[in-house]
This record gives sequence, C-alpha cells and structure tokens, in this order.
Amino acid sequence: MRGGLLALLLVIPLMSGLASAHEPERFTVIVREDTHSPLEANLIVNDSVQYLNYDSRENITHEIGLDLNGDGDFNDTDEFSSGPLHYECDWVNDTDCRTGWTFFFNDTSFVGNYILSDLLSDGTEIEVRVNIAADIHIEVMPPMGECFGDCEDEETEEEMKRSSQTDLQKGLMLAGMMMFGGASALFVAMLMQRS
Ligand SMILES: [Ca+2]
Repeated sequence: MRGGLLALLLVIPLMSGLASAHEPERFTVIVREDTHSPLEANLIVNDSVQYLNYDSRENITHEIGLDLNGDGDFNDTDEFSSGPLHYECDWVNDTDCRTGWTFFFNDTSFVGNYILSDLLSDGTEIEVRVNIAADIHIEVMPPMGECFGDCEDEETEEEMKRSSQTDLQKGLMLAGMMMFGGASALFVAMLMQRS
C-alpha cells in the first residue's frame, strides 16, 4: 500500500512537470528536537518539500501532517500525515521505517497557506507552515505588443519586412516617375510635330 502510494507520489509530479513552465524545485526542511529549519516553506505549484528528521533523541519520532480539526491526530476526514519519522532506520528488518517525508504540491488546487502540525511521540507539537503560490508564468499572459523569450528574432524579422516593403515602394515610385517622364516627352514630341 505504501509502496504504491509512494510510486504514485513520484510519478504525478513528473507528469505535471512536463506541462508547466515552472521548473519544479525541492525544498528541504530539517526537523529538529524543538523546531524546524526553516520554520516556513514558500513554494510554487509543482515544487516539493522534504522533511528530514535530524532529532537524534532515542525513541522519539516526529509525524508531520494536516490536523484539520485540531484534535491531535491525523486520522479524520481529509487529514493526512507523513507517518512516524525516525532518526535512524533498520531497513533490513523494517522496510516501512522512514527518516524523511517528501510532499509534492502538484496541482493548482494546492495554492494557499497551510499550517501543518509536527506531532512528536513525546506529546509536544511544532507548528509547520507551508505557503503554496500559483505559477505566475502559467496564469499571466504578457501585455499586447510584448513577447516571450525570442523577442530579438521577431523584431529582426519585422525590421526585414519593413525594409523590403520600403524598397518595393521606392522601386514602384521610380518606375512610375520614369513612365510619367517618358509619356510627357512623347506628348511634347507629338505637340511639336503638329505645330
Ligand atoms: Ca485530527
């Protein structure tokens, strides 16, 4: 069950990362005896944050999650948690043991400011703040007349179009003047012949 969930958590951000402009970043929060460093994580959608347990006290575990109703557990509706995070693990004998937890914010529905809880096995609690901002590269279009990235190329192309039009116009005007001049000369010559 956990293996499947973990695989899902790893696959989803890869898929959503392909469709967005923002390069996903992973932030690291160090979980200590009585605090986290940093205490607050500011992320953009598609980023992830990993909590690593550096509290080396024996038999003390941390569990980070969302305690919506504030009753001191993560078992109620829409609540979730990391499961107990240990300082050290004996993975040979306990494959489910964890020392860290990575949380992927891979959907715009995650945008908002969250207060999570780190509930320690000794009954104490550390407040955990995570702020998720929207990816402005996706949401906001540039104003009319401006361009993304390759502005130079477009401007050069525009410049070339303009100068070629001007050359054509000059050519037409010159041709027109020559024809007018030729016709005038012919007209004058005809008048002189008649008189
Ligand atoms: Ca609860």
